[in-house]
Amino acid sequence: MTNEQYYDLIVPYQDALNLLKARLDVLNHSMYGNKSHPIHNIQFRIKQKASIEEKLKRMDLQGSFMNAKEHLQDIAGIRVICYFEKDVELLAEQLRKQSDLILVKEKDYITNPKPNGYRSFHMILGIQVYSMESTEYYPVEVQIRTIGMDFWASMEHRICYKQERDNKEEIQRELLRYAEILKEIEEGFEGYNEQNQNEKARLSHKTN
Ligand code: 0O2
Repeated sequence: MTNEQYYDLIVPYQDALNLLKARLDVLNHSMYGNKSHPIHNIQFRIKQKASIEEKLKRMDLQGSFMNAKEHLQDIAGIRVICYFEKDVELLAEQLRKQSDLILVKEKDYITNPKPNGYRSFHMILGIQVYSMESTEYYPVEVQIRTIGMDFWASMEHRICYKQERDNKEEIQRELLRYAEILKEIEEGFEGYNEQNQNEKARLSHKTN
């Protein structure tokens, strides 16, 4: 794929990303009214040319424009970092309800964590991009997770993911233990948050 073909390829994916990002902003503002927000931060990226070509190679395909468009669903990617597990569930539910989005695929690594301890909620959403020439759905990979899940995944990605190492098994055992500790810490925070919400509700009930 030439550089020019790569740039032609990614333009509508960038548009799809922006459209979905706007949806997430609206949900963030509206999900709990203006009292609190479920999203801590949003990160997004368009897959680099070299990563597209590498992935197609791993799939035994040529790194062409057409193969990328036909076979890859993660050219556009959004990572939504929420405060609590409950926020992740609600956000996924709200996205599923948006009738003009197509739910292509969903993977719940929170209910069913990967054996290495990876936890995250993944969706591939198709979003319609209107342009002068055509109207087409483009896939966007959405990863929704909590701050704790993101901390673990970012570190594991850096240290271990898809890497060969002598003491890999030992590291993996330790990382699994970290994942369990982080889950426990998050549950603790979630409990305090619920107490907080109940207290606020009680006070507002009293003053009304
Ligand atoms: P990278 O380096 O982040 O781009 P796919 O390979 O996406 O077509 P798959 O494997 O079914 O299909 O997708 P899945 O399981 O939903 O994983 C997609 C992405 O989630 C991965 O992209 C990673 O970013 C992340 N992910 C999945 N498993 C792990 C894990 O064990 N550890 C970490 N740190 N991240 C994970 P890529 O393209 O594999 O990798």
